[in-house]
Amino acid sequence: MAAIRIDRVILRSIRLPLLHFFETSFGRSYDKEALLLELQADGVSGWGECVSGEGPFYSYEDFKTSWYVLSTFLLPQLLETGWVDPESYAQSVEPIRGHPMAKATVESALWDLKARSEERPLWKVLGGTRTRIPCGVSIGIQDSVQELLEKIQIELERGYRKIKVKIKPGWDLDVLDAIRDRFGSIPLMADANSAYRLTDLETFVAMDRFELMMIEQPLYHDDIFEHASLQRSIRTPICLDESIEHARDASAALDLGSCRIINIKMGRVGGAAEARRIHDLCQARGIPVWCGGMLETGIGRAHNIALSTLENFSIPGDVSASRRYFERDTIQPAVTVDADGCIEVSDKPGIGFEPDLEFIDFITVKQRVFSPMGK
Ligand code: OSB
Ligand code: MG
Repeated sequence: MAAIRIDRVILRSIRLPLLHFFETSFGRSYDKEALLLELQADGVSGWGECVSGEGPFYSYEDFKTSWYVLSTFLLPQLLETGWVDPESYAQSVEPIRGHPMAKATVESALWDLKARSEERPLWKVLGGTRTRIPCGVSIGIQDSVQELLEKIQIELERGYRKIKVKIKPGWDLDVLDAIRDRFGSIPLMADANSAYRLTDLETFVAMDRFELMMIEQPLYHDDIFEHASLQRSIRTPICLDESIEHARDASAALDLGSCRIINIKMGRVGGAAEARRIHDLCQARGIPVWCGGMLETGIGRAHNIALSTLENFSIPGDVSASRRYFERDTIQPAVTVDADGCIEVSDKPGIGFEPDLEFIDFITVKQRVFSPMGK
């Protein structure tokens, strides 16, 4: 393979409406705002999507801080070097503290560019083995329990293999009770996005009777220690999301007994290379993982599919069809889920989907082009 040299970089800020609002314990979103990164090298483009949100709620990053960090530090540094192997990208940006979602944007575009340049599908480059990805859905907090039950009904009919509902104090036990009452023993889990404290122990003990597959991130977003104490007091497995920022966190959480399952998001952990390290570490210790989602548009969704092909992604994740969120997606074709609740993995090069440039232009709010110095 000839050496890759990045000769042009385009950073776009996009905004598109969500088909339905998405509500978590930290608030409600009506639109999806994201950054798309295109790295061009010798006529080939690699694409990445930044998953930071509208504000510093899930984590401190938001799409504006990511824009700032990308355009001021990460992209100028990348253009100066010309090319960094995605495997060692995270290490090359270690002097820049934090901002994993901004860094993962660059790393994922590098992975796509590398795979496309080698004319290989990204999932094979990452070492994946699965060709069909079992999918689950994440359903936000609704205005009424009735509306939630209707949404669950629709997703079960579409074949999805796991139902995740968002919970918060006041939207928990009664809601789970109503779901079990109506749908019986479906594969069900709950995500609290850090809305509880150890003083809510009674609520979690009461939740054990619902036989949930797991409860995701019940306590502080940055806690590993108190989750261990909670896990000792309940039967339901705890799954950590927000708290696991890298493989060292995962290792500490497993040593402490803070969780029995980990949700892996490449944005949260700074890229697919670190995501794979967490995957491997969990696999070696007999801990299953699944791929989380951040309401990604197609570019990010396609990256999640590639990551989900790794063997230890053995629980259906939050990667679902484009049509659940968007009328038209940023890629062609859109991501679809078959009647068995699975995504068929593409054998096309790179992320396996083509960016829909016409639509991307239409939803672009702001864009900046970067070229190497002196060009
Ligand atoms: O905690 O998993 C989460 C969306 C935004 C921020 C955090 C989370 C989520 C989801 C959505 O649950 C999953 C999806 O992309 O469908
Ligand atoms: Mg979560």
